[in-house]
Amino acid sequence: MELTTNKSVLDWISEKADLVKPDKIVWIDGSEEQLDGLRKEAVETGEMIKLNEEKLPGCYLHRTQPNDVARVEDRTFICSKKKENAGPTNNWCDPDEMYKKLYDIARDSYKGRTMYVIPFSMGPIGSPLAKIGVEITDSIYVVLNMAIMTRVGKAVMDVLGDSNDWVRGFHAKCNVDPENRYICQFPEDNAIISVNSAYGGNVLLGKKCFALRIASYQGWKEGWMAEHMLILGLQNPKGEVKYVAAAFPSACGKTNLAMLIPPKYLQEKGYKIWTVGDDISWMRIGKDGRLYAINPENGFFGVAPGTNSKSNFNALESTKKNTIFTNVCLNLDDNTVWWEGLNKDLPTNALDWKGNKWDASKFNKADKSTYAAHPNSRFTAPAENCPCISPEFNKGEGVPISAIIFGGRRAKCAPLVYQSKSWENGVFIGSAMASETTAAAAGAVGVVRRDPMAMLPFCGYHMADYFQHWLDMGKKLGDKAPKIFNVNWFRTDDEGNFIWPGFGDNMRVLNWIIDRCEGKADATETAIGYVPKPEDIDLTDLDMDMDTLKSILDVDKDTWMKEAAEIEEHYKKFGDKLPQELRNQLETLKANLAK
Ligand code: OXD
Ligand code: MN
Repeated sequence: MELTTNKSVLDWISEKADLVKPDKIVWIDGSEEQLDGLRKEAVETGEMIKLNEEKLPGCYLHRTQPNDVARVEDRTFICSKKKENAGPTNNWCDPDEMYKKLYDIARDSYKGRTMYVIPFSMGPIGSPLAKIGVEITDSIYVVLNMAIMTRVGKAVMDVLGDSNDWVRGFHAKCNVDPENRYICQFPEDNAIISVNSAYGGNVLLGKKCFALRIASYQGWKEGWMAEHMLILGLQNPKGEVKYVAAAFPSACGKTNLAMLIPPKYLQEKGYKIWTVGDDISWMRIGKDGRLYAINPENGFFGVAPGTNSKSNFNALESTKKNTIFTNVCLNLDDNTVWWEGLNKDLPTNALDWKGNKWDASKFNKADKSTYAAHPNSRFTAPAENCPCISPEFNKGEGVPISAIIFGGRRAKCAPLVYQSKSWENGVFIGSAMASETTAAAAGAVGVVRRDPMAMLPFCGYHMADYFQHWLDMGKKLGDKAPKIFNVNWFRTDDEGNFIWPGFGDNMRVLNWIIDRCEGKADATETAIGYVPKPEDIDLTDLDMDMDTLKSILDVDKDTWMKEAAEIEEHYKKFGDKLPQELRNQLETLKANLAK
């Protein structure tokens, strides 16, 4: 049964149905009954495996094709009418040309299949910060994941009413052919088309495609921000909660920071972290002039390997019920799941992520082909499962942001933490953000990749316009703007060991950040920004001496001169479009360093 009389929605669906020719059309109403029927069907066809109901109630395992296990940046396009509007950091194709190509690929591809129509809300249904989308797909896996990651069902269509302000998400699995795989955003048409993939990041169209690529464009046009940021609430012993949003490139620990458990002595004093989001933040200026954020998602699509009770207890707890695992290892002894880094009990009777018998005795850390779980294997877990989910999670008006944090993985350059000198200086820091590649990824180690605001793969328009939008937001916010900081948990010693312990101990840095926002902590002004006085970073119960701490708060002039030269090189890509303000910031940095 159709869940709306909205003509723009109904016309679009019938147009797409004429193209792909499904056997039938099923609207997803969000009821448990309907979802349960789909789970059963997916188990019958082998699309999903039901896991141990006692140990992992409501949990399933799914395996994708081995050639379809990650986002594909080289096949991701921003199809704006003008090439110039996609900018130098995106792949671009003319929209008319791309529509034709994609329609030719998708034509008749639902024959013998069902078209599922998923009405979904990014953000709490009816929230003034939320946006609505409709995704059509021929994959039950997509339906069930979308039902975890977003709010789906009839209530969404009721809020939409007759409005035409909704995002069209069209997914066709086709035959998962990597040669014809395309993930395309059409920002001016509010449209996304994804073909020939069934991997989450490419097909859960609410996530990267809508909540970042399309929404960043919408935010630019409408005066708000869609960012690749976690959101957390830091509660102090008085019970006050301050909110922080933080952007880090992939594999820098966003989910871990979002769900941090403070060191014991701080817990005993009454400190606590509440998770609002682990990946995406939508932010608007509220009535009081401050910046308010919601997490548009309703679940976590987290990387499984490395997640364990020590690295991220709360994430692991979140996966213990009603979770879909993708490309992890199946332990046949008790029909549960396993991945590298979960624990030291390598399963002896198991299937690897491809479904082949796994030989634990051949496991070799240096050789990924011997791994039981794919390095990018995932869990899709409902946010409500998280033991530290914020009581404000479903609050439509969002949470007021006190601080914005940028960060990356830098062995030598950036200190543990520093505060920008102004909003503009903070935008400069974000625009120059970089992270070093690790041995975990193919290619050279320690290569710096610039990833402005961690948005390089996700900004749906010209990145220089995006920088200008950040500057404009700062002007509107004025003295109510959040303070901007940069952190680096990854400084190493001469042997390459991490100096800072990270994980829960990052709370010590968050406390300094909040103290700075409240004018309670002092700082030393350096060429790059304000660095903590060493005595203001609390080292209680930590095996670290002052000299070591000083070494990671250090701003080395020569290293930073080199950094400034690299930023200058990075800026060349943007040509004349780079905001003058950022050029000025770079010149000021160089002058400060030369003093
Ligand atoms: C993600 C990513 O999956 O950033 O969140 O790639
Ligand atoms: Mn992400």
